[in-house]
Amino acid sequence: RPFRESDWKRVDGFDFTDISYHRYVGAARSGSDKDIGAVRIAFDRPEVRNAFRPHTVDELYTALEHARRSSDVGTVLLTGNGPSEKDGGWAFCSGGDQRVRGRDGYLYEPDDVDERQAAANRGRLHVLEVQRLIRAMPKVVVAVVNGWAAGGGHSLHVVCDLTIASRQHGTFKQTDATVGSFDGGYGSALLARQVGQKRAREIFFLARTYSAEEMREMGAVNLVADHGEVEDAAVRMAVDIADQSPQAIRMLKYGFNLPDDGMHGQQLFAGEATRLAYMTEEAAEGKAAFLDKRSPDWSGFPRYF
Ligand code: S0N
Repeated sequence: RPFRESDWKRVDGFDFTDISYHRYVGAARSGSDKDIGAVRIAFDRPEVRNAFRPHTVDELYTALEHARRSSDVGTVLLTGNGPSEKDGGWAFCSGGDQRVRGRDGYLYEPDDVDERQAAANRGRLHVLEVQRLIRAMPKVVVAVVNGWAAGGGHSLHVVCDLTIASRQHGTFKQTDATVGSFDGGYGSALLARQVGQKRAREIFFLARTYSAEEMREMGAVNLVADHGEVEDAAVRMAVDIADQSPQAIRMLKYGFNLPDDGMHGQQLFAGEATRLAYMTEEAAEGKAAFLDKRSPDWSGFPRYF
């Protein structure tokens, strides 16, 4: 199995039912004596190929947000637990749980929230909020596709920064149109950036099945590894990521996003630039001048060319 449980410690403070959330502690196997700052978030509904219900998405968002706010986390591995005890099948994620899809969106289970809140939740495709969080978090998110990536699960892998797939079980199929749904945002547009327009349209319009190797050749998968080693390969990526400057990773991720993310992308990139600027003497002079009730003295600061 790809998941070496002894290398991971469950993150305290959460009572998740639909996902698992671990922190990497297997320094020896990673070949690094440092904390590599990696966490593993996994769908934990293997009996339905790790389909997500609204509650799953809430938990996924909570874990991702925790990882985003953890200043010692640099890499997030997103994967699926398995195999299914029923038939041994492996899945990364098979998208929205069709059993709880109503006419106006995915249904919250009655005991999840009160009636009024349930009404407000209807029609809310909050997996899109997860997509935006993955896109906006200044960490590297790696999809570890250990089985089926279908429908909204396919879109999640597309949104991740990197994808590693199992040679034997990593299987890709965009079923959105088959069940009358469609990701007209990142799931399709970003896919077209990765594999080209004709291929992306083929993937959505024909809903065919593709192997990990086929997806790698198309440009949507970075690395194909043997099934039992797919998470080790992801950890080795986390080791390499930990060797890079966190500031550089942030600027690069937002730089890569910028052409496709419009003003939201610009805002994220500019926010990081502002954070850097605050660290300069020049910005400190602006603040000091305001507090001293004097005009700022910019004379000591060059106007770069
Ligand atoms: C994944 C598939 C291809 C695997 O086939 P396989 O190996 O033959 O297994 P099955 O026998 O089909 O499945 C095993 C058991 O798991 C249940 N199951 C599988 N997937 C789901 C699912 N998505 N929901 C509920 N149950 C599921 C099976 O029913 C079976 O159970 P039993 O044993 O009890 O019969 C194959 O399973 C498959 O095609 N699955 C469905 C994939 C799918 O169509 N997903 C939904 C697509 N739509 C979305 O994800 C929503 C899109 C969305 O959220 C969105 C909307 C707007 C904008 C963006 C998005 C976005 O995409 O993010």
